[in-house]
Amino acid sequence: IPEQALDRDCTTLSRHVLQQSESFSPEAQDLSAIMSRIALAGKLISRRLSRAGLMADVLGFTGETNVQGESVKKMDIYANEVFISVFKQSGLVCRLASEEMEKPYYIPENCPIGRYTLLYDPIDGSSNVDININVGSIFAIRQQQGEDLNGEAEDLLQQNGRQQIAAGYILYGPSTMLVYSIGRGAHSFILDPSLGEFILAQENIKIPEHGPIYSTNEGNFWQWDESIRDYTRYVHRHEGYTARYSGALVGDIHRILMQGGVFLYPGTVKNPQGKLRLLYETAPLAFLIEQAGGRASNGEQNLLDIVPEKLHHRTPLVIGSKEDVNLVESFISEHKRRQ
Ligand code: P6P
Repeated sequence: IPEQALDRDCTTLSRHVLQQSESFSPEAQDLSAIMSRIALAGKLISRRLSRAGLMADVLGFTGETNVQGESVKKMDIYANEVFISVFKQSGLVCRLASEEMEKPYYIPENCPIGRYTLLYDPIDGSSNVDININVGSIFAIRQQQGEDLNGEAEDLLQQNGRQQIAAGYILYGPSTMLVYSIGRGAHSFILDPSLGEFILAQENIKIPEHGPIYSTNEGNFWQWDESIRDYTRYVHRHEGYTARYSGALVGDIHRILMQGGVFLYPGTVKNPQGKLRLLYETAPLAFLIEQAGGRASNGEQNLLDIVPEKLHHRTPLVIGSKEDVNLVESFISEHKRRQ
């Protein structure tokens, strides 16, 4: 095997984190170990998804509704439990906050207090699971800062997205891909099932400055602010734009990362703050896309400067190529100016 091919197969996620950290400090070792646990979660979820149609009791709904008022799918529960299980007895992460849990989950045993917090959406886009369309997991790692006395993760409500130590997503598509950043560029790994390892695919991914894609649910058109409707009319009228929307955030964002363009989930009449959650959806994605040279905002403010008011805080999201995010924001600011 040529040297570089072997070396590439050995560039696992854990090794890459240490290379990125340019050190073997305890913090770097911790981060590498945490990323390995996240990769294990991705493997377990990927395996379950690939067999979902063949196994009883994997697809469909549990009959419950979660804290978001959404009906819970069996896969949501399984994936949520996977992330908790892979961090038990790891002594790495003390607190897990997830879309599927009203309050954070604490791992008190053998865990030095004040270490890392994992924020995650275990299966994003789970409505796609039953129809075998791609879904994803989204994660962010933060350091627990200050006291969290009443189990409400109060310290998270004082931090903006720039406090994220690492963030990324796992895309369960034709191949299972993990894209992450620890603040030194955005990098992708592909799961090689024959190895059971995520192997480096692309380093320092750069999102195009502009791209042809706009990704949004135009079914909400009449619920949007006039500025967003005017932006939509603009891309309808001008050559060179194409619409792509899967209804699963991770796949839609990955397409934008690879091909350029903009994803937007604006506020609607029903959800004025939008539908997507800051701590484990929009902030991790904003962190990653900025690392790839793109931008993310809530339409007016840089997404990474937003401080949550509560654990399941929602924000509108405009994210993608710099020029395309700027264009959307110019429609919003123009309308504000006229008011
Ligand atoms: P809508 C899936 O439920 C999700 O949270 C994201 O994955 C996705 O981008 C969005 O909601 C889709 O929402 O309102 O367009 O169906």
